[in-house]
Amino acid sequence: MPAQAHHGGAHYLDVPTLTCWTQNDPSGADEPYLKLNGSRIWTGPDCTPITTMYPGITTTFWNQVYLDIMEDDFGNDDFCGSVLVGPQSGWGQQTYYSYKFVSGLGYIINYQMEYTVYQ
Ligand SMILES: [Ca+2]
Ligand SMILES: [Ca+2]
Repeated sequence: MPAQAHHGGAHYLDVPTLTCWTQNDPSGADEPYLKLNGSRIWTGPDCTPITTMYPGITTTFWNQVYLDIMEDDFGNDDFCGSVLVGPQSGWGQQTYYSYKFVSGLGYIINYQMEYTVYQ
């Protein structure tokens, strides 16, 4: 059986931690959540920097998916950042950073997400 035979199988995704390094909102606590291919898979506690949260998600997916870091706001500006997850983007433990633009500082780290992709 060729090595590529597993290509059509399901893959696993773990999201052990999400760290808030800076506030997304101008005032008050952030309300982070995560989406996988557009569906909410986790809602975090309200948080202020610097806080590490433990989503502890384990899910399966096919081919590749978008994992989005979101921050709940009125209106439709919740999006913080997105990473394409799947074998084409690499196996194993990985780190994704979302950034926010701050006048005078440029882009600074907003959230840090650890995730693992495995067979
Ligand atoms: Ca916000
Ligand atoms: Ca908010």
